Amino acid sequence: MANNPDEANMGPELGRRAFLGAATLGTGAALAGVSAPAMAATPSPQVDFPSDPRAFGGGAPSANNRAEIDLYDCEVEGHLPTDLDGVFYRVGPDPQYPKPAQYSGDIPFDGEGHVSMFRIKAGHVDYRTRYARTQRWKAQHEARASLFGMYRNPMTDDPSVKGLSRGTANTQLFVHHKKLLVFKEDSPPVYMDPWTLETKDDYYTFGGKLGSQTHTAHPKIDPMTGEYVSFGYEANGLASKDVRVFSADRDGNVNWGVTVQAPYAAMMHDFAVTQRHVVLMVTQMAANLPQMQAGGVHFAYDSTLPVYIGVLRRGGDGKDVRWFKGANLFCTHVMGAWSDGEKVTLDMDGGEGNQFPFFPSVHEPFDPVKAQGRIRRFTIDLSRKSNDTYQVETLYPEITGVLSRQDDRFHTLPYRWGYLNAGRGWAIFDHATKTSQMVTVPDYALSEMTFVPRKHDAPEGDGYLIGVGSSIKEAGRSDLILVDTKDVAAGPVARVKMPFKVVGQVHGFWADARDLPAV
Ligand code: V55
Ligand code: FE
Repeated sequence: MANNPDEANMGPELGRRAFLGAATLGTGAALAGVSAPAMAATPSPQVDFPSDPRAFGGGAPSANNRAEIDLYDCEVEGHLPTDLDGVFYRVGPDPQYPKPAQYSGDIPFDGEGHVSMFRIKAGHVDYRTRYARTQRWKAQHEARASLFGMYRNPMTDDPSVKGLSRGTANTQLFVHHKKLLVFKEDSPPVYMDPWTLETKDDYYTFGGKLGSQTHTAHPKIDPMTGEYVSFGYEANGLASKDVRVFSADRDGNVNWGVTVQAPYAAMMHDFAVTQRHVVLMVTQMAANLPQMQAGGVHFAYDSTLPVYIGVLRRGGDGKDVRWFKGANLFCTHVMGAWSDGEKVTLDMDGGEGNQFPFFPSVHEPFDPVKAQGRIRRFTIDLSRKSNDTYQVETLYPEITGVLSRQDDRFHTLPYRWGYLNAGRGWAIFDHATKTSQMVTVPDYALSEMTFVPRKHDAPEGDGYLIGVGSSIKEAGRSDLILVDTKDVAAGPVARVKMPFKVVGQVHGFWADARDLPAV
């Protein structure tokens, strides 16, 4: 499990079956539906997920979770700080229905979003999970069957769902203007009640002001203004090069928006915001229309395409956008970013090759060594008027991992502390001293970590890392683990002992109670 980037990327729950199967194939192509694996059709109407772990929703019996759960007052071991008051939210794909045989090669990223929350207050923890009631979820629930075909390929859908949102709300969530917004980057957010997880709006457009058919899974909050800054790529239809960039004030009113053109249509999973700039990254995971027409997934990795980093001014008209070229690194997540005058610094995790084995590579087989993520520090000098190139330096080259994070209160600002899921543990980086520490939990596989401030106004990096661990010796039974960032050596300060394996996740988010609606 240790350093398999695919495993770590999805967290252990999803990784185990869906990803190892893919890695042993050596290529994502067979999985991605270009040539669907030969599997017997299931003529009976019952719900019967495939046993082949390479198939969508496949693997050991009950590999999918699907259970919506309320568990009041969970068992806690250790010392859960009694002054913590907030919610740790998580979300990940959890297949609702098996796919028909011709789409059983669909990828894990296409499962329906299942949201979970750990409400922490006064040393008590209540757990709740609900599927996001997306348009897609509701149609499939009614039909008791999968109606949407391959990952982000509307050409493979059942005709009955034409016009419905394909969004799964399975990637990340965020609390802003007292709303829990749940994201899939091909569609607008789904708004859920932050306490009950009731879906309030299956297609949330910021009062009609979104200006895009899509919305990233990784918006940012400007801590100086409370603004929400976000974007959507493929903003105006399948494989469109339009990128919508916008911001909303602390009450959710859109106060800025521009549409710029990317050099080509490709996955732009995360982005960075500084006090002055918005930074976009075009990866080589390109939208591939011929592959979609052949019934495959949306993207294919093309190593011959250049990587671009785009920079535009916040609040401008977008005409200043400049696209910079440089070393071809496939980065997925932003650790932090800031502007110093005309110089932009951007830290991301990323590798030299395709990060996702289940997306086909056009030119070469998936290479797990090249996929290994390291912290890449990009610098872009906007004062140079020609030769639009970025510089890059690898920080902490000895540590590999994925899903980088920071203290979320320091989005847009110069920052000191960064976090990375390093497979064998959570790495904590101190950029001031250029040192790292590793949080390990013996016999547990760790999902992504999220930083929780010790108090709402604690200094940067002073608090806890929180995240779910799967007990390797107990068939994946889950603990919610809390580690003090200032005393890593002490091991977890508290563990919430869940009586089962909790639903898997891609990402998690901590919301302080003061940012949640009054109960
Ligand atoms: C990612 C995850 C997605 C997706 C695109 O981790 C990129 C990156 C869970 O879905 O659709
Ligand atoms: Fe992500």
